[in-house]
Amino acid sequence: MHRAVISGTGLHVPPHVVSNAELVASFNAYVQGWNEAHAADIAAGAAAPLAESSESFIDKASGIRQRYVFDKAGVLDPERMRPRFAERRNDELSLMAEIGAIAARDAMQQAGKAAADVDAVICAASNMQRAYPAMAIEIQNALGIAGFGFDINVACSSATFGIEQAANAVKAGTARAVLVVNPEITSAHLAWRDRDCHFIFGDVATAVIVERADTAAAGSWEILGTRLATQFSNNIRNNFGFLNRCEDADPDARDKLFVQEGRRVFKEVCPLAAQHIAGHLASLGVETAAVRRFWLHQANLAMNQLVARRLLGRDPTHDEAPVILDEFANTASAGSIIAFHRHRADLAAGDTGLICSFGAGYSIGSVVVRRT
Ligand code: CO8
Repeated sequence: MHRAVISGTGLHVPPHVVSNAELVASFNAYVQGWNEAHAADIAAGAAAPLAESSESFIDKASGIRQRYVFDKAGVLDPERMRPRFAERRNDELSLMAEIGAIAARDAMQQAGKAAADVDAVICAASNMQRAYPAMAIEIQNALGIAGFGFDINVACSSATFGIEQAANAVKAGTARAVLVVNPEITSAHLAWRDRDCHFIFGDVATAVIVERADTAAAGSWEILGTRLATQFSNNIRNNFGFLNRCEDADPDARDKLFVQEGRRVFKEVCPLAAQHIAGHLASLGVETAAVRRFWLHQANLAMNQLVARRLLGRDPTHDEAPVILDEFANTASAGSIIAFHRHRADLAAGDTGLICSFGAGYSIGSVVVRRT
């Protein structure tokens, strides 16, 4: 068995920022238009007026102040409220592969790895843009990597689940280095017309290189252990799928986009995540107090504070559990990887940290790392 390390991470930030103010202005324009168009039904009591969104609610309920998107005009157009992407020919690189490859090159450069050093690619994300061929194989081809590639989807936990698969391959010797890519175009499956969730998500792509410890430079992050858990829940769900047309279902129906019972998710997932992390650390003989940094999933500020409070018995500092969701919003599986990418350079050799993601499924994945 080989020892596995994370030796590089990459981040591709989309070109457009949408502030809460811009988001709310567009949403409220949509609401006003809808209420005007349905004024007669509303007056007759046949329809309920739509309620406006508010910046102060979004800030208070989530901690999110802005998000990045790959297309801003389509998202903010009250007549459209979804990104506008041009369909690409089969001989063009697809959008998910394009943004994934940018993040991947960043990670490979940081790890000092050329395409010839990498033996496998895992595309781990909460949605795939097509059924096949696997996105990972297209990314592998775009980067000139030999070996093999495959996709996995465990919603917001995809990245940590992917890191475990990568670490297992490296430890077992079936790959010298594995590239895990997380292209998250959440704007394409977010219901921008739904006041309860229109503010939650943002786009991004991240990537991680997992390789053998003996080929990596000092200052890498040895993977001391990984732990995955799933427990079925309908509280976060998206029914979009290949059977829709056979069921004669409306492809634009609300349930074909992200739907959640946010309060229930909050209440049920926080204790599960805290328990999961505590159990994982205990199994490795690592005291919670000895964990220098928690790179947690970035869905909601209060959620992260609650998970960390359950672990530490007090509120975490920004240094202990860094927050990036104020800038990026919830980027599904990429959130904890962005936190790890942005906030690890200051840790010293021997410092221990924990990457953890949680979300739909329910699913939880944790990775305990120690700096070499
Ligand atoms: N503006 C103003 N008021 C609002 C708004 C708004 N935009 N939205 C709701 N309100 C009102 C409600 O109507 C309600 O009013 P009242 O009390 O009069 O009924 C009040 O505000 C409170 O509403 P909520 O109870 O819904 O508000 P919460 O305090 O619970 O906050 C959150 C809502 C922020 C959604 C919170 O519940 C939360 O963060 N929950 C956890 C969410 C989470 O982590 N989900 C994980 C999903 S991510 C995942 O697994 C990946 C899936 C795949 C990616 C999909 C990409 C698209």
